[in-house]
Amino acid sequence: MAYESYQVFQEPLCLIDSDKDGKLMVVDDVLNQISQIPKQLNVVAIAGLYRTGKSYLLNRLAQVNKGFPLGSTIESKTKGIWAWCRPHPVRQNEVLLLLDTEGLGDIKKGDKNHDNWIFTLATLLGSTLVYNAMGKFDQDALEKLSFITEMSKHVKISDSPSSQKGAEDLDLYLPLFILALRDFCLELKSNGRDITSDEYLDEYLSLRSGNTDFDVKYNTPRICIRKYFRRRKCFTFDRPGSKTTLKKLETLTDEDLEEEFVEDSKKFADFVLRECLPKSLDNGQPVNGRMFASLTQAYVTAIRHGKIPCIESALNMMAQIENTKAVEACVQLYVEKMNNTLQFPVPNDSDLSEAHHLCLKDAIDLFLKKAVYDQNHEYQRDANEKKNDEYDNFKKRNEHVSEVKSKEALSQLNRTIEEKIRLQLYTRAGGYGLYQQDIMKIKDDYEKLTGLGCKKQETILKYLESKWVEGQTILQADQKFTEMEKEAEIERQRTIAAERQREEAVRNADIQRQKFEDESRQLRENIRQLGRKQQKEIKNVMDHQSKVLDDRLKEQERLLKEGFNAEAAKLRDDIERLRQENERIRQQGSGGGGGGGGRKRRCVLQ
Ligand SMILES: Nc1nc2c(ncn2[C@@H]2O[C@H](COP(=O)(O)OP(=O)(O)OP(=O)(O)O)[C@@H](O)[C@H]2O)c(=O)[nH]1
Ligand SMILES: [Mg+2]
Repeated sequence: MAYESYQVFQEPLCLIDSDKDGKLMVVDDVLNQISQIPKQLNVVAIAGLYRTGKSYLLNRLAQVNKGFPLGSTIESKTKGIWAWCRPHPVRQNEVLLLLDTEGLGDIKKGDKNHDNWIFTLATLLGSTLVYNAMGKFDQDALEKLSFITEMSKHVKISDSPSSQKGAEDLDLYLPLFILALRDFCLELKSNGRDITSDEYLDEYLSLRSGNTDFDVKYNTPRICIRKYFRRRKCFTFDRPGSKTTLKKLETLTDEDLEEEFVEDSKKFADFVLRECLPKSLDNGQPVNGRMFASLTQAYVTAIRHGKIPCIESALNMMAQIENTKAVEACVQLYVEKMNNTLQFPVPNDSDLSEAHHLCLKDAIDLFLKKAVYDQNHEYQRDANEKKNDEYDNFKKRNEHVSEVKSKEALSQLNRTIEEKIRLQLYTRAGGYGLYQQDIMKIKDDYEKLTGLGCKKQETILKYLESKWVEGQTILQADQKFTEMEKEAEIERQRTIAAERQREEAVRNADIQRQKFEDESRQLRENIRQLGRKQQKEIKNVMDHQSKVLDDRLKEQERLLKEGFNAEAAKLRDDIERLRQENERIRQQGSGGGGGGGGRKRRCVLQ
């Protein structure tokens, strides 16, 4: 919700009220609304005796008829302090905060202290304090401004005993003082010449020389006003109209009012809206809604606890809040700028460092603009530490993004290897060499990639390291397969040799068989021929034996014939033996076999 739409912008609301014990208290909701205003506040507070037209004057400043409620009786109307925010009609970068205060001096209240606190708060909170008084500013009126003379009792600058600042330095913190003199019907003339209202005020503030009680009584309030409010203005106002007019002021337009009054209040409004500076700290820093709220809270809390509001401690409390916010805003700006500037991963650390210093500069500028009274640079150190922490986070984030991208790239490139592993292309002799080639290709392709950031090299090294086990497994498989192949080769050679041997053996067997066959054949031929020869020999032997037998028979016959029987008988035995021999040879020859033949031959030869 835009802060202009808060209720405190729509109508005056009670900001500081009295609780049932009569103690001042902040209306939190209203203060909270004001605290949301980011712009510098131009705080116009009005104070003065009751029933003197204060609320009406603020309404004229706000250029409305109905704003702060007016009282039409003699009873005081406004209680506590009321606030009404308006977009500043002239100063665009400011918000006009009108503070209407409870009228002072109502004897029915019977609590002078209450008046003092109301006046004190109006003085401390306003950037402009309008002191409203009726009629001429005479000694009586001046004496009624006792709040000012007692100011030093109701406000202190510092709690610290070592502080150099005292009541005489209050002017450093107090607002522009405007004296608004209502129903002023005197002619502004002095010593016969026209004077301005400011000159009139000055004249009235001039001191008497002398030391009598009267002189002191005369001088004291004047000295106080001059001491505490070094910037002073005075505006006089004619009476707005007749008694009847005054009763219904809220319903009347400027045409219904005395021209002079309209003129006077216009001059007043012009000055307040154009010339009155917004609320600032003594070092010139603008006071926004949050700072105003913090100060209000501090002052009212002090009063509630029966303490004298202390400007420095209120400022310190406010500074703590502001500086904490300044640290937050500064770190937030730094983070925002870094996020907008950087695209992760940042190519290298020096780019990151450069962005850091650039964003740091803007963040520091913002911190210095927002920080309040950070004399010891305590909050600046805190902001720096927090920014450095954020810088570390950015570094980590950069490293992380770079690592993730690099890993992704490698994972993409590694798919070739994964696929080959799946297809078991490396699971063979020489697979390791192929694997190494693929790894080198991945490395080369990876080196060519850009935009991977600072972790590029580290990631490839880790990748290569992670591949060691895989590589070793492939290497071992390679060696195993190479060994197996070697063994298989040896076995193959062995088989070839065995085959050769077998073939050789077969060939030899064939040769042997052939040889055997040839020999057998030859033998058979020999045998056959031998048989034939034997037959022939036997036949020859038998022929010879037959011839021998024939011859012996013939000889026997002859012997017998010749009568040699004994010789014939002997020869007959020989013939018989020869016959048996012949028969044996014949039988042998018909039964075959070389042995017999051999024996026959031997027999024949004997
Ligand atoms: N004589 C005179 N009466 C005025 C003037 N301005 C306002 N009044 C009348 O005075 C009465 C009180 O006006 P307020 O503006 O309520 O006065 P106030 O000072 O805020 O009063 P408290 O809040 O009670 O202290 C009303 O009846 C107004 O019409 C003025 O300039 N002169
Ligand atoms: Mg009032």
